[in-house]
Amino acid sequence: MSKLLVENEGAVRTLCLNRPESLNALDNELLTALGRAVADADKDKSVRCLILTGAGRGFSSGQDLADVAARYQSPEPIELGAHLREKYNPLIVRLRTIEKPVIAAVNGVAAGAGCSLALACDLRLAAESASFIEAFVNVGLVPDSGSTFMLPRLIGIARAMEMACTGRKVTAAEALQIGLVNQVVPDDQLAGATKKLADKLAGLPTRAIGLTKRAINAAWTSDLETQLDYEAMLQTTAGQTKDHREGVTAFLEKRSAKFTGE
Ligand code: LHQ
Repeated sequence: MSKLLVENEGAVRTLCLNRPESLNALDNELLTALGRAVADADKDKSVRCLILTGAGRGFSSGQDLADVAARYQSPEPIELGAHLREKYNPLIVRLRTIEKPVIAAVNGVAAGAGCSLALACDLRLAAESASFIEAFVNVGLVPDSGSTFMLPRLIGIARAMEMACTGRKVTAAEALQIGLVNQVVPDDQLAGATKKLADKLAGLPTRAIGLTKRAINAAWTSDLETQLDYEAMLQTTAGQTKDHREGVTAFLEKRSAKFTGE
């Protein structure tokens, strides 16, 4: 059985982490497959929304600690940076820059780099039984895979510091209250609610959504004047899409727009 399940339904592609026995711990094979799958979805014009979820009772327990266990048998210094640069960092950048919406359907615990993966998605829908653990500190590490970037931006520095420094479990209900997730639904409704949202997003002007993502990414490290100018530049691009023309024409003709993503 593949460690990553890829399923297409219309313009929505679902990537399902499939190592339920370890709560979808990220070993090298799964990380490589996930990196390739996000890159493929990026290139594939027929995909207009991506869902990331996990099989079984976990979303992802983060780095597979068994996969790196050999390093801990040797007295040699342990070097983790290279692994992050090779496997995680390009994946996180790809999730943040792919110009289509990415939804994390968080079906269970999201811990360590598994939590970072969920944070790198654009929207998070969580099952009631889901939870978020910045587990790094529990194994003497710094939050990685973008957690130190995304977490304070999503929930503020005080809450981010508390999660990152204590490694405590944040329930789905608390995650909703602090703005870590967009929506919480009963466990048995997660797949349906995610699909409904994904179908809606996949039917919207994909280029405009991609450019919006670019703008919001840029805003994090920008100033107002630069951002205003960037918006004007992106709007020039959006204004030249077929979907923009269709949107305005449909409005004037008092009918529903039919967006194609072009
Ligand atoms: C696991 C894992 C796991 C392997 C559960 N690996 N098997 C780190 C190092 C190197 C380079 C770069 O980056 C990183 C970044 C990171 O991600 S560091 C953080 C790594 N993750 C963790 O430290 C989380 C470890 N897991 C846990 O704390 C718990 O399993 C959680 C809280 C996620 C879930 O607890 P429970 O619901 O009680 O489940 P469990 O602990 O019984 O786990 C179920 C099975 O999954 C169990 O296997 P077993 O054969 O005993 O049934 C675990 O050993 C296995 N598993 N996480 N990361």
